[in-house]
Amino acid sequence: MFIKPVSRYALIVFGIIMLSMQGVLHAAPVAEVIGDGIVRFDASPEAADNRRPSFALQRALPGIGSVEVSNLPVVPKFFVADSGRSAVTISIGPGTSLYGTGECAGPLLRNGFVTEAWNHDAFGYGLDAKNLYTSHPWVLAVRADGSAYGILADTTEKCEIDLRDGITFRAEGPEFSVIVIDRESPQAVMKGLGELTGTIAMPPKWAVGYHQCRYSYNPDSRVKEVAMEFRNRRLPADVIWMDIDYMNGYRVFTFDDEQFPDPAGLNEWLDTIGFSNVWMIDPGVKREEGYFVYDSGEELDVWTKNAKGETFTGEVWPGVCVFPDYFNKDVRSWWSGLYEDFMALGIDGVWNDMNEPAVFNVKSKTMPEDNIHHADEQLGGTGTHARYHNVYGMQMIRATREGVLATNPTKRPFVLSRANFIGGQRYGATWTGDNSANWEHLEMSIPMTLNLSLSGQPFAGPDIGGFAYNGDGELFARWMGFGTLMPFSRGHTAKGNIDKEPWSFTPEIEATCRRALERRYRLMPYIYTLFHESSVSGMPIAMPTFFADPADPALRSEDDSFLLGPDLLVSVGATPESDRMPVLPMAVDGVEWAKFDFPDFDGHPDSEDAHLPILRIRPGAIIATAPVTQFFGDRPDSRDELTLIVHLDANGFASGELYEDAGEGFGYLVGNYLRTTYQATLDGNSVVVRISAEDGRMDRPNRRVRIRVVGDHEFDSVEFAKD
Ligand code: NBV
Repeated sequence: MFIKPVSRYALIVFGIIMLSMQGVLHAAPVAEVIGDGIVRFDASPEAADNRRPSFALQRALPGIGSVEVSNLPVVPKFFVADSGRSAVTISIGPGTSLYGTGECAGPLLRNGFVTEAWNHDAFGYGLDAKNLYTSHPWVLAVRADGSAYGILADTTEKCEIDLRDGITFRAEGPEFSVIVIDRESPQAVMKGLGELTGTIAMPPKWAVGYHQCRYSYNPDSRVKEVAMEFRNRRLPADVIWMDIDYMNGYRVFTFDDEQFPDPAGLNEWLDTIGFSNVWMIDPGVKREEGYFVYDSGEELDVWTKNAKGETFTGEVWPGVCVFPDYFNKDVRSWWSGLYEDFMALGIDGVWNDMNEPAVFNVKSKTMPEDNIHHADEQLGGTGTHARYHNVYGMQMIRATREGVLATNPTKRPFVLSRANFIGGQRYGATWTGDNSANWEHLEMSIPMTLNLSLSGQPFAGPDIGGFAYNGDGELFARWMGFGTLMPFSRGHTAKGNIDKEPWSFTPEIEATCRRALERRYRLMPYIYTLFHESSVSGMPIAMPTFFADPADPALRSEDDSFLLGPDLLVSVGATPESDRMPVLPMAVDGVEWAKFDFPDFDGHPDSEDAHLPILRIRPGAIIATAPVTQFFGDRPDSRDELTLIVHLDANGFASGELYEDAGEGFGYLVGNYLRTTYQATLDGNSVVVRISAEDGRMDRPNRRVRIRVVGDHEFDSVEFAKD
């Protein structure tokens, strides 16, 4: 639907608009309210009627009220781009900073960049990569005054996100809806995104610990050796990963008879030393008669078809493969069913890799765009791979998660996926794919994780140490220093590389790794509380420094630091010389964010280790910490002690929350948790901390609570008042 220019004046205006946007403008869009501060726009009433089902939204959202478009501060203009693509543009005011766009290479601030939503196997990607493994057609815009809005282009098609002049989305396929969340702060917009697209499910607590991986630990004796080494050296860790070499000829759901003859026994053994396990499953199924996955899939005809309607084949690790059509509910339930026997081997978590999907013998490195998916009507019905490409991985992990949960209904699933789409945080966590062991990648891993976080995927992190190539000890130590404070914290490296366990370099680097890991475990009560908050509201776990003060322009492009939750600032030496000074949030009423550290295993302040990031606590915050444990469940009595780190604000006040539950299972959903608000006040020159609010039915442990007040002041006394 194009506007028909009715007068010469209109023609001139129209011409100008056409010129400036390189395309043809539509009439004013139609708009409807779908949430608090959330408006959905469509190019026309017809476009609204023909709207495709959304993959991003957690449920279909009917309009709850109409709205006068001319009264709205943010109104997208729909047009047809010269390239023929459906397009939308939003102009931005001066001082507006743009973020999000998912997993993108380069700096945090995205003004001036063009990103493409098109999931892609991008081994060894560089700073100039325009598309990576996941797609998030979403932009977070922070205005000069610190208020913010977010724009979701609700399309699964290949979509260019052009931030060179305002915000422009250009997508293949038909016109798409645009959803605008306009709220008072970036935090409030993130909550809005959570309302729309859903939040992460609460993970099992072991998955919030440190993970150790490599491509691959094999045979099983090597897995045991590495796990045992962590325990012998007292390096805290919760999880060890089995990459593709455990399989028999890369056939998914099988095990190599010689190298992994007894996976159940291995998992059981790992369990005795407190290690959880994660095993890889790829989407490509070897086309081979007599192989049970292929045979059962063939019988139900679950495979994606080519344009001629024949089963599509492509090469991946096992050779010629066929690919499940996860868009179909019968296919998803077949796939889910495969996890029953698999999980019965004591498998704790699943890693779905290569699910862009990656295909070796196709020039585009993925399926041909004219392949056909027989999607459920609710998902949009039969359509081309071009239409569904970006959500292939998302639907795979949806089925994986369902299978894992059906097999172990009393456990929280943990699924990691390489490919995903906005909203896919509902089904699994993500890592930043095949990065490289160099300083550029170390540096980039911070903003990349933050922009993923700002796009609705808070459970993310890079391969610590870098996947491709070796790197050196200095790089590794620095990466471990902050990687252990990323929401998803996993060391990993590629086949053929040197060993990259914490002890693989020098004793000094091993000591750095131990300090870094101990920090994560000491901060576990706080970090776990952040995961819970995120699962409820969609708040990022790691967030950009500017969240401390969204109106401060100096913080808007800070790449070398991040906030772990609202109260803890992590400043990283992200260059070899650590020669960049991160910009800090301003003092609050004269009180600075205060540096703090922990005693290391030798009793020295761990801040003496220059490889570790500097930690600072927000004025007015209380952060709950615990004694070091070697893994979740290590010391059953660890909840008996809590150290509250307190930093009083200018009024002598601080508060903080602690969320606790069993760390596993779903009891927390029916009240079996404990949420405590601690408050610190100044009484004369004495600090008193008390519980100011609590909820949940879990018993309060009769534990020792220590108080550590940080900052410049000396106090006469510091005490925890039990009631
Ligand atoms: O399964 C092997 C690797 C895996 O280690 C890595 O993390 C994935 O991103 N996988 C890719 C396939 C081969 C990469 C060269």
